Amino acid sequence: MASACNDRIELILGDITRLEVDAIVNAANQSLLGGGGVDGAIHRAAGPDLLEECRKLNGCRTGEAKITGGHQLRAKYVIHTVGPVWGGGTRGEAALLASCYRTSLALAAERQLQSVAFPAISCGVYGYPWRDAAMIAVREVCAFLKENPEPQKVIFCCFDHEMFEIYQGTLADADAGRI
Ligand code: AR6
Repeated sequence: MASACNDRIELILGDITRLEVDAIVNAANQSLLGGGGVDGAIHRAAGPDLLEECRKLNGCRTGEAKITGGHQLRAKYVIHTVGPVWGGGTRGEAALLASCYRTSLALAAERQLQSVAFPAISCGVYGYPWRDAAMIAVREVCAFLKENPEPQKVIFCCFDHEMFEIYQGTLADADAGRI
């Protein structure tokens, strides 16, 4: 299918905590009480009030998502989702990762948010193979955007050049109808 979704997707290389968007997505863990990677960066940039708000959420299951304010971030909201830990691919990882993208976007749509930025969920400490994860991310976001007017725009925010190139290739594949 032609680029019915690609014109609403932006790919950038950079630090997600700097983005001025309606919501950034956090690759959190089930406790929602912070950690390393992008989670640690988001909590540092948002300040201690984010942790206070997260404490009231009673954690989050893998594949699901919860939303908080953005506190000191430029983003108005943070959508916290818990990606699967890669265990070889036979533990439902693909379905769980797909669910992270879908539930995060559903929360954004419910709040009528217009712009949402995603990191590469599960691709750091959780060890998900990058190409497979990018394919799932692009496929799920495209499918959601085709069905929903909101969010108007989705940004994939890659933290390093190699990931950026993988997303570039994956988006080109989607554009050409190969996904
Ligand atoms: N902006 C954008 N992307 C980033 C940033 C940033 N500032 N920092 C890292 N990344 P990870 P996971 C990229 O490990 O694999 C935490 O401890 C990074 O390069 O943050 O889902 C949580 O508390 C990688 O591509 O998340 C959990 O325990 C991607 O973000 C666990 O890690 C995700 O890497 C979650 O692991």
